[in-house]
Amino acid sequence: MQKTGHKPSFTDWHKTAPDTTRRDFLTTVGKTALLASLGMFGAGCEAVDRGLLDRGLAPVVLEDPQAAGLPKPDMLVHSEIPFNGEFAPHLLNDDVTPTERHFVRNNSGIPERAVNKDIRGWKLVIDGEVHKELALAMDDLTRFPQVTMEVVLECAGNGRSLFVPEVSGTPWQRGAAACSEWTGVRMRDVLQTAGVKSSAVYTGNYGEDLPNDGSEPFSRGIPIEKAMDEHTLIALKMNGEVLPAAHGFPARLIVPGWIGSAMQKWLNRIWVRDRVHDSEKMSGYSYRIPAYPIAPGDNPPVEDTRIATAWQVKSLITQPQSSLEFRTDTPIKVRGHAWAGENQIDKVMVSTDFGLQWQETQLIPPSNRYAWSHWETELTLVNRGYYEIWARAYDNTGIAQPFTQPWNPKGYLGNVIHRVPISVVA
Ligand SMILES: Nc1nc2c(c(=O)[nH]1)N[C@H]1C(S)=C(S)[C@@H](COP(=O)(O)O)O[C@H]1N2
Ligand SMILES: [Mo]
Repeated sequence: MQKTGHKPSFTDWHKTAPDTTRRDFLTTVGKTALLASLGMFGAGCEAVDRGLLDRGLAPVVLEDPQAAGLPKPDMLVHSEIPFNGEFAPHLLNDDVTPTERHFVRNNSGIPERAVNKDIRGWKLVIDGEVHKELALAMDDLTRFPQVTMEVVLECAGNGRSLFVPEVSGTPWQRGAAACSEWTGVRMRDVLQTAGVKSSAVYTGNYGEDLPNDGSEPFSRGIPIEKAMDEHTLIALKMNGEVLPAAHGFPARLIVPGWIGSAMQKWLNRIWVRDRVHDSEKMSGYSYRIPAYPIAPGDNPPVEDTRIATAWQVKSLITQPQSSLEFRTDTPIKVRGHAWAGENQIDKVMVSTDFGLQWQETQLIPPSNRYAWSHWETELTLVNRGYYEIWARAYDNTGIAQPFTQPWNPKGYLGNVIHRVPISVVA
């Protein structure tokens, strides 16, 4: 098999994928101690590192991705500060995504504590609508029952580069999705220890990655029902190891089925609120989608948007790699993953004739709820020519992936069918 010289014309992974390893990687090291003074974030913003400030310690945020082992080998780097990078679909073929192949999505720098794996002074504060405020050290957290689950983690903006008309934001292709194994404690066990008041509506989650420019830190929240769901974790390990610096050491949220931005990294505060969390990243168009279908390019009033929560059904073709050349009458192994937010995968169909005919694939069920399913099949093409392998997943509610991407202003929740071009020669 070889790469073809042929350049398919539609917009997809292969458009920009090739040169994935950056050699001219950032050399300037920006290391800035953060002056985490209360006044920095302006009146009314409680987004401070309470656990640390109480002890007179301020977190230090590094703007040095290399210190955190970034970029990972073969990564397509979108930006260095903040660091954002993903992998080509054929590099995501593993059943459980190795840490080395998990995309990274940061809104600001990486806390120095995470880089140094330094737990000193770290506390997880639980406050707000609780009967008893908590400040838990790592030793306190490890005393709760530990749960291990494989969970798909996917950035809300994955697939953004496929939106027409183009939208602004990190131009994720298809690789800002992964399914690693996460170990940690149930968020509800911790919240129950604090005693959730009946006034609790939502959480406001905070991390240690406070921006050095004094802008409001990245903070999002989840409804109290999702926080109390048995599958929602405060993860302490990824693929059996303490969390890597880039993925949230020492603790992060895992909110299965939901967009990645719900999964706060470098977690140090869960503020239980009596209203929907109203941080900057919960407001305006941030992580919000139109409440009704809009015309491509339209910008609906913010009142007509809703918070993006769970993913809808989607699939990824991880084999074959895009643009390979095959021989006629030789079976082609086709494989990939499929997942569906809060729903289950029912079947995955493939087509090689632009959707005229479909063939069902063999489905391998997920290891646990919220892990991705795998699917595979063999295709034999008898005539030479240009083909596209299309995959279309269906969930248990009968919903399938769209053929054309429905549009929204920020390019969220893209789940258009994946198309992999190949050529067949006699
Ligand atoms: N503290 C903090 N948590 C965060 C973010 C962040 O910038 N800061 N990014 C979020 C977004 S948008 C995504 S998609 C996931 C990415 O997780 P990963 O980098 O482990 O893949 O983390 C989420 N949690
Ligand atoms: Mo994200």
